[in-house]
Amino acid sequence: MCKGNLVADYIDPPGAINRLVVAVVNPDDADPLVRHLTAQGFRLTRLESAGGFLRRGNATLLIGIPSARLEELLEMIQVECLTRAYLTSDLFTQSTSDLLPVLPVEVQVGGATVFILDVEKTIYLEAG
Ligand code: 2BA
Repeated sequence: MCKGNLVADYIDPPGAINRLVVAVVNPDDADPLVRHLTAQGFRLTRLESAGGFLRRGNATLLIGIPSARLEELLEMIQVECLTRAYLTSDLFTQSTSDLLPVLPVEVQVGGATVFILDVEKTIYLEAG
């Protein structure tokens, strides 16, 4: 990490980040959402992930925030993340013989699955 005044400005003051929002979103929604969030001053980490049920790719965003910005953040996620329908036949292939006819089933995915966690402490470590 670079040193100097810029770093001091960049790091959140102690105690400022007291919520962690974990948002699982569709990969097609992730790019515009990340752009809008960063433009509004949210800091986040994007992880490429996959759902356990459909085993399709999704994106998981880790967003550390002050609790005062929670509603604003949830609204932005809600606006950007669409509900989509996917067909899957996995329910049947996993639980019955492969010889039986496999009927596709439609499942609704999203807008977003959001977990909100309390953060005990946030620290930024620097070498030296
Ligand atoms: P998936 O696990 O691939 O699930 C995709 C969609 O399949 C779900 O959409 C839901 O509509 C359906 N689904 C999931 N499990 C099911 C089951 N046992 N039986 C019938 N239908 C099922 P969403 O609920 O919107 O979830 C989207 C993604 O969010 C999930 O992808 C997963 O990656 C994540 N997610 C949802 N709930 C979670 C949880 N409790 N813990 C961790 N991740 C979760």
